[in-house]
Formats: sequence, structure tokens, C-alpha cells
Amino acid sequence: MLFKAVSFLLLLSLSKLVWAKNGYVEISCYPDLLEVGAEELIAGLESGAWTSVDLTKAYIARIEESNPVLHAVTEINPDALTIAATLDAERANGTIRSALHGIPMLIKNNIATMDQMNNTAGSYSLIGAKVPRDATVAAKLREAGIVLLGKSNLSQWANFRSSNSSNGWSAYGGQVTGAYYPDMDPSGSSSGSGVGSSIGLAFASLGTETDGSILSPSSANNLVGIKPSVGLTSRSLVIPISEHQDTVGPMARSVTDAAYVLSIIAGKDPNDNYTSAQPFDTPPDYTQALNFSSLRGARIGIPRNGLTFDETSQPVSDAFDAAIQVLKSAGATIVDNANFSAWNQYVADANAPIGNSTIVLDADFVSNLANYLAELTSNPNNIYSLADESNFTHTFSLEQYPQRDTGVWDQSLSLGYNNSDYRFWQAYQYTSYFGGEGGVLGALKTYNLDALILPTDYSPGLPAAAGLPVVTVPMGFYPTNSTVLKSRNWGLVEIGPNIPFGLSFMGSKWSEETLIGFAYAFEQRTNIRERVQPYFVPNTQLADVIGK
Ligand SMILES: *[C@@H]1O[C@H](CO)[C@@H](O)[C@H](O)[C@H]1NC(C)=O
Ligand SMILES: *[C@@H]1O[C@H](CO)[C@@H](O)[C@H](O)[C@H]1NC(C)=O
Ligand SMILES: *[C@@H]1O[C@H](CO)[C@@H](O)[C@H](O)[C@H]1NC(C)=O
Ligand SMILES: *[C@@H]1O[C@H](CO)[C@@H](O)[C@H](O)[C@H]1NC(C)=O
Ligand SMILES: *[C@@H]1O[C@H](CO)[C@@H](O)[C@H](O)[C@H]1NC(C)=O
Ligand SMILES: *[C@@H]1O[C@H](CO)[C@@H](O)[C@H](O)[C@H]1NC(C)=O
Ligand SMILES: *[C@@H]1O[C@H](CO)[C@@H](O)[C@H](O)[C@H]1NC(C)=O
Ligand SMILES: *[C@@H]1O[C@H](CO)[C@@H](O)[C@H](O)[C@H]1NC(C)=O
Ligand SMILES: *[C@@H]1O[C@H](CO)[C@@H](O)[C@H](O)[C@H]1NC(C)=O
Ligand SMILES: *[C@@H]1O[C@H](CO)[C@@H](O)[C@H](O)[C@H]1NC(C)=O
Ligand SMILES: CC(=O)N[C@H]1CO[C@H](CO)[C@@H](O)[C@@H]1O
Repeated sequence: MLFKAVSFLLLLSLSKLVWAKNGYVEISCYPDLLEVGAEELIAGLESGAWTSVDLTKAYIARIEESNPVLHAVTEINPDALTIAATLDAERANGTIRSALHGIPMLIKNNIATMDQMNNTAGSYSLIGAKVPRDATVAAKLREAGIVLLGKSNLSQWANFRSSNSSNGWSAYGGQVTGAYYPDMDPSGSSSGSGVGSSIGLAFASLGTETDGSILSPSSANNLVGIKPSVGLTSRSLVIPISEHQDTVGPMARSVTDAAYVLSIIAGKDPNDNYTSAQPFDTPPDYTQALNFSSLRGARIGIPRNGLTFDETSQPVSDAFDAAIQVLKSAGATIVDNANFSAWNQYVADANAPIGNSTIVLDADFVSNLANYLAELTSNPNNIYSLADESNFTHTFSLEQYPQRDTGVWDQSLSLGYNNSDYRFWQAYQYTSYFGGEGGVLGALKTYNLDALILPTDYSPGLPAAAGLPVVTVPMGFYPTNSTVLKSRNWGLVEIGPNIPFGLSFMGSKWSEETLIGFAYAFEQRTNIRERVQPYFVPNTQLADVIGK
């Protein structure tokens, strides 16, 4: 009886699509670009329902519609339509470069490409600078037939410049705001990548993370974000903060989409020796980890001492409790109070005027920035060091100095050493301990766990210090009666009705397959993303560009 009722409903809705307009197939049944996933996009390219050029045109129109309000994209690739046409011709010819052949993506404006696009970290100092080749991750996307559609705006210098700036602001790209509430803090530093994926300005995007910069904007913008193990994805020709903590990863609307992208960008690279540590010659196909049953028999820990809820976080706390029930009913064993043994050291270090974490990033930045700049083949403003960069920023008015100060750099420069100094290594030893043995790795081992979970807001710090992977997936959003809470200096809405937040799965190094499996099993049982809609959505859809 139930079956009959269901199939009757299906027939009804199908007939609406098929018999509209005197028997002709109603062609407005294209997928909504706000939600469409990899597999549907590929199916349409394969069947000829749309082309890569159609997708590219539609996404460019969506960027142009939304940029005046949200400022998520700093530049559109002038070659995007030509590249899409080439990829369409290849497909017609039977040349399929990868599962995502012909699909457009955005990349953060700190990932260099050897084309007409600038790579700036949001600073005017690097406009017109040229690189000798694509960043390795960008080259891998190109080889896989991804259309590099444009560059996404970011917190300038990946949030490593000022002690008085806002998430998502860069001098070059302006202020990104999130699409779930007017003037929403988009989080950062991969702010434009977050907003771009959240409202379908592209299929998905790449972000980069040193400490929270993929996870936080994925959480706030209702996305799945994968922060890979340091060394899984190459950082070559990505504007750095810290070689010990930086990593590049996907920000997408589903675990499936993120897994497709990670499978393309992972892998060894002679230009980034950290990738030599990968325990496999070719990285896994992460889509093989998309297993609805993966939580059955899994042991998942909750490091309670890493959680401090206050009255504003009640919705997060409630959603976390509900998430725990979902994990249990999916067959996981929950081990509560699987605490971090060195949590107090981490907190003391974070609160110190110049803690060890600060020293690691400061000293790495001095060395790593100079190394990046040394690779440029054209450097119009002659920026070769952090001191040069600081001078440029202090004197170029659009950089908004001194209101947006250079407090972070001032501290880096005042250290007086870089990451070849013994004091760097002492600090690094200390932070890897509290992130690893005293943090995630210790808890996994002590309680014999497969992964740890925390609300994403609480998850980035320890994995960052130890180079460990984290996957975030939508967990909930603030209810419609939430009190609006704005950031102190800049008035961006940090908490407010409908603003999303995520759940993080944290694991040991190279455990991405496990974490992706868990995130997928959770996502498929909850589908939180669908339950909340952005206030701002661009109107252009495939129907508006096909045949036009
Ligand atoms: C089509 O395939 C032929 C034979 O492999 C090749 O020579 C040609 O360049 C291809 N054209 C395109 C547009 O890929
Ligand atoms: C790169 O910057 C230059 C100088 O501002 C500008 O003319 C050019 O259009 C930019 N490239 C793109 C793709 O926006
Ligand atoms: C990687 O390691 C090799 C061998 O030690 C070294 O020759 C090379 O310069 C390193 N490459 C980079 C980019 O650091
Ligand atoms: C999915 O995960 C379950 C639980 O770990 C396992 O028993 C099953 O073999 C997995 N399925 C596949 C196709 O790997
Ligand atoms: C873990 O941390 C929580 C919160 O700080 C605390 O209440 C609990 O006693 C701790 N449990 C263990 C086993 O350390
Ligand atoms: C930094 O690490 C050193 C050990 O190298 C330790 O003695 C010191 O207490 C740490 N600093 C802070 C602020 O925790
Ligand atoms: C780091 O500092 C050492 C010692 O002062 C110096 O020899 C080296 O060139 C510096 N490296 C970078 C990349 O700045
Ligand atoms: C930066 O500017 C100051 C003051 O104008 C100058 O003394 C210093 O040499 C400059 N440093 C660099 C690296 O250009
Ligand atoms: C920080 O920025 C805010 C917002 O523009 C401004 O009001 C404040 O004066 C700035 N603080 C400093 C110390 O410059
Ligand atoms: C919002 O509504 C819920 C359920 O009615 C209530 O429990 C909560 O206190 C309200 N929150 C605010 C900030 O008014
Ligand atoms: C492509 C694009 O819209 N770029 C914009 C980025 O933001 C700056 C500052 O808001 C604008 O001037 C650009 O036009």
C-alpha cells in the first residue's frame, strides 16, 4: 500500500515535467546551481544536457550578481570560457581527463596560477607578480579538466597581518560577507571560498588552512571542509604562513563533492618535500570512503575539556547533543571525556603574550614568505622579505594602515630570527607535543578511538599544531529568534538567525579516508545543509544561459 502511494506520487511529479508544453520535454528541469553536486553535473555533461561552457557562463553570471553584495570573488579568469570550450571539445572527442572533466571551481587568492590571474593574498603589493608555473594543486586541477573559474577573496594574508582587521577583508578584494544573514561575518581566512561554494558561484572551491582557515569558514557557510594532513596536498607556489601547519583542501556542499576534489589535489610533489611523508605512492580515491555504514562499530571520542560553552552557544551545544545521538544510532560507540592531556598547556600558551604557537608561525612566516617571493619571475614592487612587505603596506594607502595595523608582522620581525634558529625548534617541539601526544593523538591512543568529535568552532587549534586532518560537516544553525551578536570593531554579524555551524571529525595523520567515511555517514543521516536557506542567492540558472 505504501509502495503504491509512493509510486503514484512519483508518477504525478514526473508527468508534470514530461508532459508540459504539448508533449515536449519541459527543459526547465535543470538542477539548481545552489545545490547541484558532482554526480549530477557529470551526468549532464555526459548526456549533453549542458556543456562546460554553459556551466562557466552561468557561474560567471552568478558571481557578477553576487559580488556587489558579498565580494566573494576577486577576479574571474579571462580564459575561463576558452578553457571550457576546449574541455567540451575534448569530451566530444572522447578525451575525459578525470571524473570532474569540465567542471568549474574557484581557488583562494593565495594559490598561484601562471595565467592572467593575479596571486596576491589580498595585497596590492603582489598585483602583477608572476610565477614560473602553476601552484601544484592548481596544476592538478587543470590536468583533471577543472575550469579554473576565478580567485576567491580572503582575509588578507590568510589572517596573518593585523591585530585589528575583520574576517574576509582584503585591501584588494574588499569585505566578504556571508550569505546567511545580512552583513554576516563570513569567517576566514578562506572566506570567499566559503561563500562561493555556499551559494553556488562554482561547483566547489579550494581553501588553505594554517589554523582554522578551511574549517571555520566551511562551518559558518554551511559547507563540508576537508583540512588535510600537512603534506597530503602540496603547498608549492601557495603564498605561505607556515610550512609546518599550512595545507590546501576542498570546501564543498557535500562530503561526496569534497572527496572528489581531494582525490585530485592529493599526492607527492618534488617541490614540496613534506609530501614525501605520504604513506602511499598514489593517494587513495577518497570517493571509495563514502560508506553509509562506516560508523557501525566505530569508536568516537569527545574531548570534553576542549569545550567551553557559554549562553550564546546553547544552540551549538544542543545540536552537538543531537549529533551524538545520530552517531550512536548509526552504530558508533561514543567515549565521553576522552580528554586532551595537555589542554592546559595549549590554553596557557595561547594566552601568553608570545606563546610557542606564535613563535612557530612568526618564524616560519619570515622564512617561508621570503622563499615564496624568491620564486617569482616578476616582482613589480620588489618585495623580497617581510620587512619589504611591511614597508609597502605602511605606505600604500589602500592597505588601510594604520587602522588595519600590521601587529602580527611587527611581532614576527621583532623575534629577530627565522625557522632555522634553535628557538624555533624548541617552540615547534612544544606545540607538536600539545597538538599530538598531549592532544589528538594521545586521546586517540589512550581511549582506543578511531576519531574525535567537537563542534567545529572548538576543533582547529590542536590539529593545527600537529599537522593532523579534520573534516567538518554541517551540524546546525542558529534559530530564527537568536539575538544578533556583532564583532567588536567591525560590526559583522557573528551570531544571528540561520547562521550555520559544523561538526568536526579529527583523526591521526593520513586518516582522511576514515574521517570522510564518518562525515558522510553523518551527513547522509542528517542533511542539515538543506534545512537552512541563505538570505542572498543569485538568480542565474542553467536555463538562463543554455541556447542563449
Ligand atoms: C581529438 O582527437 C584527435 C585524435 O586523438 C586529436 O588529434 C585531436 O587533437 C582531438 N581534438 C580535441 C579538440 O581534443
Ligand atoms: C591582475 O591585476 C592587473 C593589475 O591590476 C589587472 O589589470 C588585471 O585585470 C588583473 N587580472 C585579472 C584576471 O583580474
Ligand atoms: C627536497 O629535498 C631534496 C633532497 O633533500 C632537495 O634536494 C630539494 O632541494 C628539496 N626541495 C625543496 C623544494 O625543498
Ligand atoms: C562500510 O563500513 C562497514 C562498517 O565499517 C563495513 O562493514 C563495510 O564493509 C563497508 N563497506 C564497504 C563497501 O567498504
Ligand atoms: C574531562 O574534562 C571534563 C571537562 O573539563 C571534566 O569534567 C572531566 O572530569 C574530565 N574527565 C577526565 C576523565 O579527565
Ligand atoms: C614554550 O615552550 C617552552 C619549552 O620549550 C616552555 O618552557 C614554555 O613554558 C612554553 N611557553 C608557554 C607560554 O607555554
Ligand atoms: C634564516 O636565518 C638565517 C640565519 O640568520 C639566514 O642565514 C637565512 O638566510 C634565513 N633564511 C631565510 C629564508 O630568511
Ligand atoms: C623600511 O622603511 C624604513 C623607513 O622608511 C627604512 O629605514 C627601511 O630601510 C625600510 N626597509 C626595507 C627592508 O625596505
Ligand atoms: C581598529 O579598527 C576599528 C574599526 O575601524 C577602529 O575603530 C579602531 O580605531 C581601530 N583600532 C586601532 C587601535 O586602530
Ligand atoms: C528561542 O526560542 C526557543 C524555543 O522557543 C527558546 O527556548 C529560546 O530561549 C529562545 N531564544 C531566545 C534568544 O529568545
Ligand atoms: C571581480 C570583481 O568583482 N572584483 C571586485 C573585487 O572587489 C573590489 C573591491 O570591492 C572591486 O573593486 C572589484 O571590482
